[in-house]
Amino acid sequence: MLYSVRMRSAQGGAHEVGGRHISGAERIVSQDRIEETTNAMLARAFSHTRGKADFINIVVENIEGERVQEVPLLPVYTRIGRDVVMGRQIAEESLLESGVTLRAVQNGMAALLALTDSMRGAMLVCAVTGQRLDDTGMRGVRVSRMDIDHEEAFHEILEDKGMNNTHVQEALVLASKVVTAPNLIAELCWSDDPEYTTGYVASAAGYIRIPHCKPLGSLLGGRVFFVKPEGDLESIVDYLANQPVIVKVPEEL
Ligand code: WAQ
Ligand code: MG
Repeated sequence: MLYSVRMRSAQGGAHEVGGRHISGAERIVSQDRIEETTNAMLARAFSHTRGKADFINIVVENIEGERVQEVPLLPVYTRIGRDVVMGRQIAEESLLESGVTLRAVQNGMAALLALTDSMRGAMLVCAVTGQRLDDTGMRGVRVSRMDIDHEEAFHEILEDKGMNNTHVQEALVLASKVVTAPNLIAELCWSDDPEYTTGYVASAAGYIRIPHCKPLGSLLGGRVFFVKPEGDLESIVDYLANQPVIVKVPEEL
């Protein structure tokens, strides 16, 4: 029996009544691992660097009988700039390479930089015009129902690369799902956790880690998904939120 287990937490009340987003988490686990998974999520929400949550929503949902889609783990690259200015420039160049227009890159980056508080989900932006496409406001579109197939092998691979931390683990799984959404060509992300300044640009070509996407101590981060103009918004959002996806660790590793 497989279960989708997901958590979102906020401070100052629920997200719906204006609470500040603290953290979230997404897993797909067998029934015998639900308890350890929800316990870990609770512990995280109560001891997060963004603050202590006073609202925690955990959903446990049986997804047995649903078609689970397998997608490959994205290859990881790193592009290093010496400071935030260079980091963001590298992010823009990487987005351009993935096929997002200059205008959309600039508008998408501006939308992320304009946030005054963090969202719990992502902004969907047109990859040609850079216009915001979703109507979810400060909530954003949440990617849900995804996990890695072989957790131990996955952690070993990241350990070998000297990047085995929770941020990388979760971001790589999320990005590997996101870039397989129909008509979605790239993602731009950096964390809203004050101590974590490395961001990334992901596309079907890979996951490019970019140190120094924001200044240390900043509570502002977010995600922008760049979508082709011909993409059907409803099916993209449905895939991101509802399609169960297992990310496959490559055999040869
Ligand atoms: N679906 C959509 N958007 C999300 C989700 C989700 N499941 N989870 C987080 N976000 C959005 C939301 O706006 C958050 O404020 C923002 O992304 C940042 O989330 O290789 O940790 O979990 O070293 O803080 C990048 C790792 C880590 C780079 C990113 O993001 C590397 C990270 P966080
Ligand atoms: Mg965060």
